[in-house]
Amino acid sequence: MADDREKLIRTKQAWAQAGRLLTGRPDLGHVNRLPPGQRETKNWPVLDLGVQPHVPLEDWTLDIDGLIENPVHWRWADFMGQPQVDMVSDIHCVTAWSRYDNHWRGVSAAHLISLVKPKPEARHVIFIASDGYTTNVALTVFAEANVLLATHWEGEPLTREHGGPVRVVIPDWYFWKSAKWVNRISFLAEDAPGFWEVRGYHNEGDPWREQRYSGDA
Ligand SMILES: Nc1nc2c(c(=O)[nH]1)N[C@H]1C(S)=C(S)[C@@H](COP(=O)(O)O)O[C@H]1N2
Ligand SMILES: [Mo]
Repeated sequence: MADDREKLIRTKQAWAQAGRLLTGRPDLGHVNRLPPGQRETKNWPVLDLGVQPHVPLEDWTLDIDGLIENPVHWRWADFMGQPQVDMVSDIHCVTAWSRYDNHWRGVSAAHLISLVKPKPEARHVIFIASDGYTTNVALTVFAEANVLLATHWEGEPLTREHGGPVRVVIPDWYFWKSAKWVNRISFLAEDAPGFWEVRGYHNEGDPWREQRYSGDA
């Protein structure tokens, strides 16, 4: 298991170094529904570091901390007591698959932000997950109206393999920015590149600009 995981990480890191899959044809006006270099899939592949933590609802917690007025430490009932929203969005994975029209339910990032009240110095967000994964986005990206912490997909509770009980969904970026099994969200003044971002992936990840690997425009 550990060997497989190391091998997978090395392979993906090597792809990042080689700039594999880069087709160099940005689609900035979103003329197509499919971003450049992607192909549509109807199934939903599972991608992670090979560890899929089991988090029983009674043990689940979410901490929201850092440069905010109102830090949060929630258990499951607290999270489910927040307004629930439905959203539909496409998934674009850096490994070149896209999946259209995913129906999500959960708590919107806009709601969370309005509750925790980021201080003026807060400019960046890092997501921390219970498998040790981390990934970073600008606060402006987290604040987009289509971002949520999802508990449901297609009307069913999000499965463990896809990040249940709760995962982040950031449809405008490649899917590595959407942390599965998220248990902590920190608001920061300085950017803090995450697991793949320090291993050759782009710091942003706009599929329309093919921001796959560091060095891509
Ligand atoms: N906690 C955690 N979140 C993660 C990952 C991971 O390894 N651990 N992998 C990322 C990557 S690279 C992708 S493509 C998507 C895959 O999500 P899926 O398995 O639901 O398709 O999760 C992202 N979020
Ligand atoms: Mo990915």
